[in-house]
Amino acid sequence: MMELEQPDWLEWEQSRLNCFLCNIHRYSDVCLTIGFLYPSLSKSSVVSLKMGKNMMILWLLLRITDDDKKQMRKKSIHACQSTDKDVIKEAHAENLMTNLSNAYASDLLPSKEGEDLTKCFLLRVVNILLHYIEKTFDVKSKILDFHHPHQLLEGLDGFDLELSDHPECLEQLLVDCTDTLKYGVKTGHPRYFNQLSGGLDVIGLAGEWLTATANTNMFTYEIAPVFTVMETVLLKKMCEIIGWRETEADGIFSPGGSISNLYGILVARYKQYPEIKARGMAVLPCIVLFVSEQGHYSIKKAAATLGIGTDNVIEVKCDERGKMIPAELEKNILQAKRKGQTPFCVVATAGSTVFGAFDPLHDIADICEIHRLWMHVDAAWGGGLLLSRKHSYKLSGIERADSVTWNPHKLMGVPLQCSALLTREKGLLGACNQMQAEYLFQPDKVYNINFDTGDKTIQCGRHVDVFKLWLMWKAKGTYGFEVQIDRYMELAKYFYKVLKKKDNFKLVFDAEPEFTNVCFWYFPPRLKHIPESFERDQELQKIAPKIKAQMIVEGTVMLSYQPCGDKVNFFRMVFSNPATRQTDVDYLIDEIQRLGKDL
Ligand code: ABU
Repeated sequence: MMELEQPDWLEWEQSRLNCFLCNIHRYSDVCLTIGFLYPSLSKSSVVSLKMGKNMMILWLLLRITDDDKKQMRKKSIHACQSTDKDVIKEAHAENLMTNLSNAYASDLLPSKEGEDLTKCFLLRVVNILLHYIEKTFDVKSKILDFHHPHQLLEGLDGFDLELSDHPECLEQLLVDCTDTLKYGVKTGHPRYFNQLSGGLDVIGLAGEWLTATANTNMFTYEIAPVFTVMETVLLKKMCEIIGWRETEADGIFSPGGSISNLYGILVARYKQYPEIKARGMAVLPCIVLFVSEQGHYSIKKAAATLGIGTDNVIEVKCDERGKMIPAELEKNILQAKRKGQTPFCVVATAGSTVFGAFDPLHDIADICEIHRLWMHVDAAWGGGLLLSRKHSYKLSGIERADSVTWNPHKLMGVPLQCSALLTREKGLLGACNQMQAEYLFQPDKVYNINFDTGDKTIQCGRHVDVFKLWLMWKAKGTYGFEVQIDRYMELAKYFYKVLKKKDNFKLVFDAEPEFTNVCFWYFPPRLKHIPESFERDQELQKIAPKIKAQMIVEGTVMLSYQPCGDKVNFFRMVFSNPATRQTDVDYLIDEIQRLGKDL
């Protein structure tokens, strides 16, 4: 064989082959074949430049006889494990040891001959991140190294947040990266239960890295050809899952659930009063909307932002589990009409933030139909449950909604942020928001301008939130999300059952949890036997914040608490972190008792 230069595509081929080798059980034949030759490919550069990429693979495959296969298995694995890995490791170690004290951002690409330095710097960053990721998943590591804001502002161990007029060297930037992670919160830690969004999905993370590298804007197909088309694919998929199969549904990814809810209310108002866009609120009657008293505060924010006013958000009473009572909704609508107000929208909640309650969507849809009201479902938290064949019935009726908020960054564990607003009627978002700026959305472009989706939004610049979700969906498949979500539900049930047996814990709801939220009080021994009273509750109110404060200081576990209505401060446990195991749940219970027993 001729010994020639290694062609460029070989590098591409090597990473592909590595991937094949990792999937040895799935692609055994091809993998064994290629795996045998791969070491020689990468090490001795025996490739003919004259051959095309596909020809070369074919040529490689033809050279293999069946008799060789048993030998190959050993060789391919060995080659992958020792030879190439060692070469990579050496190069990696060399890069990692390079001191960057005399190097500056201006020396990196695109500066001339900046390739090696750029590679070295980025490898060092990746190494910092990998170390952090390993720590994140290690239960023995602390979730956070807590400091007060003034301590961070004063500077901790040389971690200076102040900005200077002169450039810092790359070595210092790496120290700053390390410190930034050191004093942050490991939201992927198995014992991080603080928010509805948690966990650290490695594929999602890779998606976010790629997104940042691509560094483009979602407003036009012109500059985001793959991402804009990907967005339409995902929105279609999500709409189908909601059950809008027979219609031409639409949607947009937005910066979080609150903005998605704002979009829902915005299109609801536009549908009823298209003149609002040009003429403003002055031409409208006094419009009102309805949401349950357990609904998200973003509804009021949206009303304030849209000029509707928070007084015109009517809170509907809930039952003892935190679900909207349909009869109360009907009563409120009739009352509003009697007062001369004009109802236009009902916001139902599928998975309330604190209790994890699901409003009765069919009943609400019936009422919306009778009164001709827009039905928006805030399924920011609960939307992911649609992917579980076992639990999706809890959102039954969502297919009758006019718009839906669904945040894949919550239950589905997609890295922040990833939130979709979906509408049943195609074209409304565009009609409501478009301004047809000529410098950006030229009508005479070379491609189908329907893919210039940016004018559907209230933003101009828009982050690419879709790729990490798409990549995770590819990696898991819909069934992978289902398994993950069903496991959270099992963990919630386990947690509930353990707490139920403990006499120093009291559940806020006696019945089994409907979602992954489990709300409960912890009673220290001194309060355990005191009968319920105002005085006892005054004491109980202080327990959760004190335990939480200690949790944060020690950094062992993170959990949220809140008062709600007439209920004094209680803990809210939620499961949305794929790293959490039953042992972490047991640990949490022990930890609350350890921190709370003397309070
Ligand atoms: N509704 C925003 C998320 C709130 C939470 O994580 O508890």
